[in-house]
Amino acid sequence: MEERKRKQFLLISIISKSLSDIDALKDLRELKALVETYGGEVADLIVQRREMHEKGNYMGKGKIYEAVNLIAQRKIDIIILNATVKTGQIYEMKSTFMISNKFIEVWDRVDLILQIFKMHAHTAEARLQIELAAMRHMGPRIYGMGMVLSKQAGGIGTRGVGETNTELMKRHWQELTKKVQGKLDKLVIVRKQQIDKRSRAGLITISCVGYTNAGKTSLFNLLTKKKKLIADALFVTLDSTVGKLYLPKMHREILVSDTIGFIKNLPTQLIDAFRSTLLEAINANLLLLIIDVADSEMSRKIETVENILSELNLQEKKRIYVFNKIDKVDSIDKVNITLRYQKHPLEFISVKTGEGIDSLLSTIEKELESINHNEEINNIYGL
Ligand SMILES: Nc1nc2c(ncn2[C@@H]2O[C@H](COP(=O)(O)OP(=O)(O)OP(=O)(O)O)[C@@H](O)[C@H]2O)c(=O)[nH]1
Ligand SMILES: [Mg+2]
Repeated sequence: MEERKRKQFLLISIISKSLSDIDALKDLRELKALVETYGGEVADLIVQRREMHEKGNYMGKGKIYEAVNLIAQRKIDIIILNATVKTGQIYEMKSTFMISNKFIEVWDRVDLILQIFKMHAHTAEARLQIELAAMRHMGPRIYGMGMVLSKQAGGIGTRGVGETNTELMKRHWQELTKKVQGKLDKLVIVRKQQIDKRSRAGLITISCVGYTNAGKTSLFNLLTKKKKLIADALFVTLDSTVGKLYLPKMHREILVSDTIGFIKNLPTQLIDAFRSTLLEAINANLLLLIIDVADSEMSRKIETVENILSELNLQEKKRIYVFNKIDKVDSIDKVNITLRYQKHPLEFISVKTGEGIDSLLSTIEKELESINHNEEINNIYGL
């Protein structure tokens, strides 16, 4: 049987004049990885350097013409705008590209991430979180549609119909959002109860966090002997799972949780929608921040992860920096990395070969003991 043709993507990236060529390229590389994770193929690329204006078109006239031609030539199915793009602009582009008489999807970066999320959502919680994130993201666009209707209605002498539509859509959207949020809140309560119960039982939890594809689930599986899905793709894990790990020196069992990966420019509405999944990390006693040491983007990704952790108010949470995939690099400048990130305990491991795992376990024990010790002191002084 003939293999189903992969969807053809045209990437359009408007780059601010202040962004360096190297940074622009890195951005595009990540966008390409997202398209491939979705299962699509990048057929072509349009890049334009210009400043974005609040009201202006996303791209200049010349580039729009270029895009229209490419759509026909390359048989494009979906256009991706490398940005979070305003409501009206997406609609404008959609109608511009209709000229070529074929319906073309126009997505921005968030749409693409949400589509990938959708593919990987296996639990009710993950599905609800995505639904909510999508509704929040689409919200303004629904008003945009209302605006278009309003203009059309005005043109044929039925002024007012459009406005009514906008209001209706807005109300409908608000009601739907509330409903999904309500369902999610119920799940959050259950999860919170579970977390409370564990902490009352004196169970210690550590949580794997980090950039997507760093190896969080791989390490989680190794530590807990579970068999969660691992793949060389972005956003494979969307929900959090908890497993057990026995620490021999402490003579105790602790819990390990695996979480959703982060990515640059993850919009706040996505982080907010995924808060219930991230509760495991928020409530953990210790974080394992997993880093792909073979990634040329390593330091930028660490920065991104730290920023998102701050948004979750986790900047003060104790963490171990776990540099994973050491088997993939010929040599690592451990001294330099240690100097750079000396604020935290560091470990160098390979989940693949097992190197460094014993040392990581010792550090986990050491850190947990110091947290325990501090908690005991706090308890004694009633803090
Ligand atoms: N060479 C090598 N590859 C690894 C190692 N650890 C993980 N990988 C690979 O890295 C890829 C991503 O691993 P995952 O464990 O799915 O990564 P993740 O951080 O859970 O990713 P998301 O759930 O998508 O955020 C997979 O192809 C793994 O096989 C390692 O130590 N060495
Ligand atoms: Mg994972």
